[in-house]
Amino acid sequence: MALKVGVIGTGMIGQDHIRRLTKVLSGVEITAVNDIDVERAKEAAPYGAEVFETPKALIESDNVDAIVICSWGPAHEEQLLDCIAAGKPVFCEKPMTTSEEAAIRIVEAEAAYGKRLIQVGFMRRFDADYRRLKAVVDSAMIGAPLMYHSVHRNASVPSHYTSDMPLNDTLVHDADISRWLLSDEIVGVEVRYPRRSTVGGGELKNPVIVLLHMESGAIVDVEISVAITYGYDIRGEVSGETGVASLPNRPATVVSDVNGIRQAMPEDWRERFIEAYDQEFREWIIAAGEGTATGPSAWDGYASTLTADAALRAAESGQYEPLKMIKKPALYLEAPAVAA
Ligand code: NAD
Ligand code: ISE
Repeated sequence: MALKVGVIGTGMIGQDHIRRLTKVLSGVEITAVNDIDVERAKEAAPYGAEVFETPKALIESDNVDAIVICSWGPAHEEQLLDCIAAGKPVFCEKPMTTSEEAAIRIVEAEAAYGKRLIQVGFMRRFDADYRRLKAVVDSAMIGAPLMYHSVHRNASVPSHYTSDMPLNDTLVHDADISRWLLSDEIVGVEVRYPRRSTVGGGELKNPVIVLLHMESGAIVDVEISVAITYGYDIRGEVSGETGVASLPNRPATVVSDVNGIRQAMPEDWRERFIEAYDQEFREWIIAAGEGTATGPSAWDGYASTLTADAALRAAESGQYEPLKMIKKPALYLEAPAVAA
């Protein structure tokens, strides 16, 4: 029987996820939608889906088995807590929350419930190129990882995107992928602003360079640029003791003409990560059908929000800002290896 899903937030990514859940993937049916903008919810609702007035009513509906949250970051906490109270599996877009305190409330509520219900939308973990890169790092082929260079460039950002968002909205992807790729934890953050780009009027504090200090001593440098105009350019390179492993250029047709030899650049995140989003939902549908969640957890959401908070402090102070994590609840500990 198809998993009955309710979608909260029917903006840019909400509509893209509705498209993949209705037109690309199987074993799933959208039965409900909600948005504070009711007209937008009505327009986005697939045939037969009910438009709910509030997220809570959607979450509690008997016609909804699992929820997809695509509202704005600050709205996620209340909606996630309602999902946990209803005992329903939930996919939540990043950032899981926009404050450390809210992230802790979510982690504690899920730990008290006693079973994983939350998958956070860190789609890079489902991207085939990142998965191959991690396999190389894990195999020790390049020795211990010493540095990771993460480049995160957006062609442009919407008008509501403010100067704190490179750090509390965009950086969370780089924070999460660094922890996952290097199997390491972030312990401190530094932030530097180079010469400001005048593209888009020069109002935004853009670009920004962030240094993530890892528990092992490895350092990650992250370039975040949000108005490069030429496309969506995501790069990653791990420098190890005895070798270097990098993400490939996106496979794309090679065009040779009077302007030279070149490959097309993805326009935005929708195009660059299209297969990764499909795969994150394939895996979510299977786990949600079993009443639980796998993949990036509420703990991972907490770790990336903690990093974002530290980065905001570091941007203000100009200093190294340490992270202090709460004790990891047993729910998020790796399962112990089974003795042979
Ligand atoms: P958007 O502004 O296009 O859409 C957000 C929608 O949520 C809007 O329609 C808004 O009316 C609705 N909304 C806001 N608060 C609400 C509430 N309390 N209840 C119900 N509806 C509410 O934004 P977007 O670009 O679609 O981003 C949505 C979320 O997805 C953000 O958290 C963003 O960071 C994340 N996102 C993730 C990726 C990714 O690559 N994983 C890409 C883009 C956006
Ligand atoms: C957006 O919300 C995303 O999550 C994209 O993946 C990211 O590249 C972009 O910077 C964010 O604004």
